[in-house]
Amino acid sequence: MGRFDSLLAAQNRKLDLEGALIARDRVGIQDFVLLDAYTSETAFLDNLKKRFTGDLIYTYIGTLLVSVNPYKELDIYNKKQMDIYMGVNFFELPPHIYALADNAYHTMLSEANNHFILISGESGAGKTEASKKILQYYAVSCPSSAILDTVRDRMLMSNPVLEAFGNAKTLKNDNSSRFGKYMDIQFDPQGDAVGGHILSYLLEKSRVVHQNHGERNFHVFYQLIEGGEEDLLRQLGLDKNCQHYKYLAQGEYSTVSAINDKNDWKTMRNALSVIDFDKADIEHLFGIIASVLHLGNVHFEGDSKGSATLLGHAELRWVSKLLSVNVQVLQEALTFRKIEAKTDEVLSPFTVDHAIYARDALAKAIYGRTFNWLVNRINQSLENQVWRPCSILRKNVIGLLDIYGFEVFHVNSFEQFCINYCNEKLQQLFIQLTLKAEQEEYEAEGIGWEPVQFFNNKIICDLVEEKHRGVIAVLDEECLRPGDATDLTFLGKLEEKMGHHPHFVTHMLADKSTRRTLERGDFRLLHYAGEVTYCVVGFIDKNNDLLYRNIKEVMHHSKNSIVRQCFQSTESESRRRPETVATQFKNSLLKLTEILMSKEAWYVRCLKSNDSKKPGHFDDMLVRHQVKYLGLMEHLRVRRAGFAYRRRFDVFLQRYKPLCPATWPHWRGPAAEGVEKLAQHLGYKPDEYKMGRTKIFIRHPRTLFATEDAYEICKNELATKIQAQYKGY
Ligand code: AD9
Ligand code: MG
Repeated sequence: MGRFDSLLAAQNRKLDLEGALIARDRVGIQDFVLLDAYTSETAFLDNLKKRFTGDLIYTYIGTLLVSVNPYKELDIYNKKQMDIYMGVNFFELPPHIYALADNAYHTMLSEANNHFILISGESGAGKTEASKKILQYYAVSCPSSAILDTVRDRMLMSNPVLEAFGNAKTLKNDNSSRFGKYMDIQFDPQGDAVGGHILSYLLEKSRVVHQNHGERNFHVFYQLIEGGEEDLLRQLGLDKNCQHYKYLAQGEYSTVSAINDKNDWKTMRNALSVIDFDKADIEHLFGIIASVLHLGNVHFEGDSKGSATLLGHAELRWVSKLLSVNVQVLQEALTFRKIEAKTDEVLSPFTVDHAIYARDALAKAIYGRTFNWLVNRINQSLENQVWRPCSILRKNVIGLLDIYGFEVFHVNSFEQFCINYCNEKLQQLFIQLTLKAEQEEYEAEGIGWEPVQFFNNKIICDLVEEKHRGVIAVLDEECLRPGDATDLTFLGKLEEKMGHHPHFVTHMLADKSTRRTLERGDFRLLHYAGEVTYCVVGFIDKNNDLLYRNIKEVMHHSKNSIVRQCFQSTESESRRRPETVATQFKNSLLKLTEILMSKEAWYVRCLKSNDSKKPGHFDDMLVRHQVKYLGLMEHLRVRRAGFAYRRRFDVFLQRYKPLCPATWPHWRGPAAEGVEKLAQHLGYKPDEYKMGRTKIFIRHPRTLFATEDAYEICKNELATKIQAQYKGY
């Protein structure tokens, strides 16, 4: 038996071990690809449930990781477990998020290219938890030194800060991400994590001024009130009762059993110091948080002419103190609108409703811009600070994508529309990269292939984003139309443009039975993950996201350095109408898709086990629905029939040519023939690989792993030989 044979035999022994595991019914099968019987949806679910019941929440479909939220702490995330998974090939150990993280890392190092891990699933399925586990894994497993430790700590600590400011309790999830996050972790050629960069996507800032029943505002407000030291609260003019603040009291849920605001405050405070926020930054930041709470308590009443006047001055005085702006000027900006006449400016008084609108718009703007400032500030501190001769060489990255999951509430508004559109885009990316591209590649390479049918959600993405005709285009058109545009005229335009699109319906367009389930002000989209009914109220306003110019000017003159940076002068002077919120979001997702398409993908598909956050409970219907819409069965079918790995002939030959005397040190003929020679020499079985037009396709990862192991041994032997020769001189 040659060296490679023995390696393959060793691999097979490991798989036999896996076979032994398979035989134990309770545990189920750890990779769906391995077993013939697991092609039906029922069998698939059976297996997931069996594993879940045994606290095995992870299962593979090839290299894709399926994770089912256990809603309880499992003892599988610790240093010991990390050590077990470090540097071990994917299929040698039970499935784990660490195995995926480790394999992405080692592939990045050996192939010197960029990767990303797409974590998807609906709200509460476990995406954010998964992304934190991956980051922790890199923090512990990567080489360490004083400078690297600083970068590592800052990366880890960016989480509690961004979660405090960007997460909130919703009806679906006590710690729901209300912004999208893409984080690049940069590695130098030695594999050290040397820096990071975060891109954030559309924060749901309407939450600052309004929360539905049973939901909360962003965590940071409660953390400050519950955890803030007495001195600090006094300086900020706050008292220790969330119910005293209108922006916190509406959801009627200031405390949540699963959340300890007091402890989270300490963690967040400590994190700010680790990220290197100085005293002034922190002071200004907390000043802003408190100012928003005071702003919510600023009230107005109408005078005899119906114009808004301030009801009590104390709150506004606190706002102006904390934001360091002139109180009179601020008061004027909240109660009057500045209209530019030909030669001078005229002040036009607001009605009470208008003043409330201006107040809320200011609160949202301050918070939203501060959040962006925070992300920028964190990015500065994550910038690569390591200088080594090799750090000017190529750096490779692993990107982590953790975005708000698909959500359906009783009432769905503009925010859900944006969130669900984003999920639709990610599903499209997944389809493009796996089901579509995979099958197209087999065809292009002339590999015999029985096509697998799948639902392509491109039709829904187009419905939302298409130029001139999509929902966003119609919404923008209404937003930019001078005159009498309202949410209802927007709905009317939608009905005109969409006609009888199979994924769009409104009360007017619906048949009799569907009409009963729709209100007149609703439109319904049939998303890949299910139908969602959106209420149009607020769409125009939220998409416009206007802030009166005089309010911007007031903020621009603030002496709070963060506020000043958030309201740059160029903007308050600019006459150009900014892009609408939906269009900005659409463009940022387009850019994100480009970023991701240029990297190699790894997938974590998170499933929600039940809707009531019950530990260890597996709701068959709910999980079945997710398995269906995430396209997991189709993915399995493509994976089972297809090839896990492929390499261009020249790349494959270049790497593995030392393993075969016929190709080492040089192969002078066509690369394809060299690869064929190599494959034969390595003893690949005929059904294990196929030669395409430009690439070799390998069915099972274990074949590639065995090849890679053989290569490592051969490389070491060569190195030893060369060293011995040098010593001989
Ligand atoms: V959303 O789209 O941001 O609303 P996520 O991010 O998918 O959602 P999240 O990671 O926040 O969900 O998980 C929700 C809750 O499930 C967590 O707060 C934990 O209580 C629970 N969870 C998720 N994953 C795990 C896990 N691997 N182990 C234990 C978990 N509990
Ligand atoms: Mg999340």
